[in-house]
Amino acid sequence: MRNKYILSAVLLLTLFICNCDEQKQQLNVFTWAGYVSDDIRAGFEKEYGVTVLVDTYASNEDLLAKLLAGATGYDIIMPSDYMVSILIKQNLLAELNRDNIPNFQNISPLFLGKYFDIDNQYSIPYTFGTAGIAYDSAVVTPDPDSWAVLWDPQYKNQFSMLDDQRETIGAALKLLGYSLNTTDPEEIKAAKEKLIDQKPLVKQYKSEAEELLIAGDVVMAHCWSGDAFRATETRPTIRYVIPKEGSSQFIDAVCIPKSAPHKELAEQFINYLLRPEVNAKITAFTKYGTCVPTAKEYLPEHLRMHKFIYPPKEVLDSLEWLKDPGDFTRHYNRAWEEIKAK
Ligand code: SPD
Repeated sequence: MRNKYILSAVLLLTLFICNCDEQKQQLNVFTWAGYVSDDIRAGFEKEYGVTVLVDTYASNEDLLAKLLAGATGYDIIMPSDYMVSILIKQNLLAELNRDNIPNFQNISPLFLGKYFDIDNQYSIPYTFGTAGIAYDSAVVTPDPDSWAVLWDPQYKNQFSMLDDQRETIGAALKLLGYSLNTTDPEEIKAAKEKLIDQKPLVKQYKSEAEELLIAGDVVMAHCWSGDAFRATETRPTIRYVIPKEGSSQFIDAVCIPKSAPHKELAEQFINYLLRPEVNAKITAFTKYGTCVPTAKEYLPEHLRMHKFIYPPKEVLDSLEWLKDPGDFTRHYNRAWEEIKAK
């Protein structure tokens, strides 16, 4: 009889626990690889009694394609600057309720009011960085200073390019002396041909370039600054250069899709990310810049002003923002399809 009581009590407890789990809200985050660390996720889960699921994409165009195809489960997405403009235009973003994001005041004005969302009605800056070349200085000598090194046959099969149409077409455009945002079909054609010529040399198109660098699969990679920085932790001989012809700079933003199932929870998550101590964890993990100045108080000295994050003025002057080319996007899409199909 006593055993029967114990069994019923255990059963009730199990049912109670299962029920609690069922009631837990789930926040679905769709972002770049290496952007949301386990401790940031776990900290929010613990404080809010929810589950956070993280899924990743390799390019802004992949994110757009997923949303246009009708993906509806995502609560948080992290598009870059020009893609924020495109998503706003496509009516795919929810307006943010600032009452739920009081930590908005922690953001530096330097990162607000940008061309892609002038009143920050739809986006909050998450991190900033650049694109360039990461290389193993023990192997690649002399230190490269031009995009041309990615066309040097001596590195055949030893380097990767970003699997990202605007960035990779952009690298070729810059090498040719053109703007990242050209709307001249002849310039796009020239960049396309340059990348088709390069293709037999490329080991892989991959946006998570740090994985290849860390594994030693490549000695050089077209890479974003934070990912190059992360690779140096395992391979200290890795260096990062922004080629003399110029490159892209970006702000990756946090947005809520119009179709988000848990909008208020998503706003609470954004507010959590903007706490200085949490925001410092973002930079400590991703190695991209923080948009919350007070977060620097929680960062180790070497991350506060590191040259991978804060290039010198003459380099900054050579950078361009990627912009929405409007209808001309089809030229970029077609060129990329042709490059990948070769
Ligand atoms: N691993 C994080 C990569 C972040 C990349 N930001 C993309 C910028 C595209 N212009």
